[in-house]
Amino acid sequence: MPDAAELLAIAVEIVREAGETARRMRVEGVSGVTTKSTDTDVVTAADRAVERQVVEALRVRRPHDVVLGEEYGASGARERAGDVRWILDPIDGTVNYLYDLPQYAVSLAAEVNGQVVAGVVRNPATGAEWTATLGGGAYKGGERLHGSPRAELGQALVGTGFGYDPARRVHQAGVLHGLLGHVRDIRRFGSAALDLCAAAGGQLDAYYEKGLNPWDHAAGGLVATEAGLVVAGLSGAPPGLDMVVAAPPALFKPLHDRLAELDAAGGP
Ligand code: LIP
Repeated sequence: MPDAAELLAIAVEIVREAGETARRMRVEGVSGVTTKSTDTDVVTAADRAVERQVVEALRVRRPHDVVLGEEYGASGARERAGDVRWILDPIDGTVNYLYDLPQYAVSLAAEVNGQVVAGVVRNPATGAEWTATLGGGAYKGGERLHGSPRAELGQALVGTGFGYDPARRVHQAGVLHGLLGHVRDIRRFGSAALDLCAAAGGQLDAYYEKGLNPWDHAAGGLVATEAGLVVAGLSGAPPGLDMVVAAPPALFKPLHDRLAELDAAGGP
């Protein structure tokens, strides 16, 4: 089994270099903007450049590993038991990046036999960096993270996000309508990875979102879990496309139950 601390050290070094590329390209001006699933699901030349940089850096350091990236998909040798699969979002929060809003992140996780064992999320605009290893705790810089102590849903500041498909957004708006009166307030910052890290540090009390891909939540999900949050889907499902909920144990059930009542994992 590869050493999680060693994998994390490699990830941190690579993400810092790649984050500087993202930051520099933002300063120089965003280019190569195209769209993917809908006309608001954008990808930029920076997304692609950062992913290429990370994939190449991993190939040099760990030539037998597999990489799954948002923009280019899977690359590397056929995965075998015990191999490392890297899960990468080169720029999570691409719309924020496009609008020069300093809330975007490079997110890189190392997964072994289906379990994320190390992860780093870095905001290149601010230099904020979150790291975690399985069983080793979660950190923001040198600070150990423990999540929110909040225990009342009505006092909870809850983060969420919305998909790019209009029909899904309408359903998500209905869920929000049914939740808003039950919580302190809602925040929609635009990066799942950073939202999960904010929840890990108690800057959000909880977070939920439908429609996240593995690269959106692989690293941030480990940070949240290692900070003591419950990170799961609804009705016992693992976190995934249908739903990711991240909350401290005292908040998880009331938030989960309200989201289930609102069919938050359903819809288009
Ligand atoms: C984004 C997520 C965010 C979600 C956005 C988008 P991207 O990922 O981080 O939570 O609400 O719709 O999916 O597209 O910037 O990598």
